[in-house]
Amino acid sequence: MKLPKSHPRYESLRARDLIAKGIKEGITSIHGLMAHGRGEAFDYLLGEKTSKTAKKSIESAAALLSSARYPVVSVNGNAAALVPAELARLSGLLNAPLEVNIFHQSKKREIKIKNHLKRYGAKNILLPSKNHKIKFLESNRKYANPDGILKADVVFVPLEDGDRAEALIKNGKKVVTIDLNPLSRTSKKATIAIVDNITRAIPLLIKQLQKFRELRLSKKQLEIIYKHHNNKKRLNESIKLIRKSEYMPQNLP
Ligand code: PTJ
Repeated sequence: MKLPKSHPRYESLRARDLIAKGIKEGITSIHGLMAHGRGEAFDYLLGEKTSKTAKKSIESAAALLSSARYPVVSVNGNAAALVPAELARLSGLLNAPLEVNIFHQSKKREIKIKNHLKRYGAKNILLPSKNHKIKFLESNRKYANPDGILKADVVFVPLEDGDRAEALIKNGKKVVTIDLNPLSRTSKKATIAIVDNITRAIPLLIKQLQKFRELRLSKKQLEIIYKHHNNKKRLNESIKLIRKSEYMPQNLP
């Protein structure tokens, strides 16, 4: 679809187009449409902009990811359709593998996601192995790569389902997520949840990682930044923003 940039809902329509294209190309699951719609609803209430509290979470996440021993970025069908180039950039900056890990099982789709990421410049891409499982998990996401998620100390899992975030934590890993829903189990279980749209949050995360790199912060300094993060407090700040939204009935003019 040809969209004029001047359209007031340009960004939202562009994202819808990417998801629809992802489905046509066999990258995104049909269920991804519902997940995207839910995200859109929360984004609407959050004013479709990155809040101050989300910016603070992005800074904490960048500190945690920069100081990780072995960070891994998990990629599903929605993330691959929306931000493939940014995921490739993130992988390069962190020197971290992108691990394709999808909820709705399909070997064919895993390979298509891998090839799609490659086309956008990703170099280090892993697929889950049927011989290796994450403990405390029953869904398809239990399968993981021994050189990826299984080995990671910090796992970045944007647009996640709650089960895996919880299982990864139980496996002793730290979890960073991006989720527009501050009430989701993923947001609550994660070490750091960024309540923002993945299309806005990943470019900001990349900028923050570059800034830390230029500043040459030590591991200790980065640790001080991320240990300051209070996930519950940040989620409550996002919930407050939603309550104050101009679209809430009590706030209508
Ligand atoms: O490719 P697969 O098979 O792994 O499937 C991926 C989806 C996303 C379909 C699957 O993981 C799923 O069903 O996820 P959920 O449980 O619906 O959770 C997705 C979460 O992401 C929801 O809380 C949404 O609000 C949120 N979300 C959706 N779109 C965005 C988003 N958060 C940030 N940015 C978005 N663009």
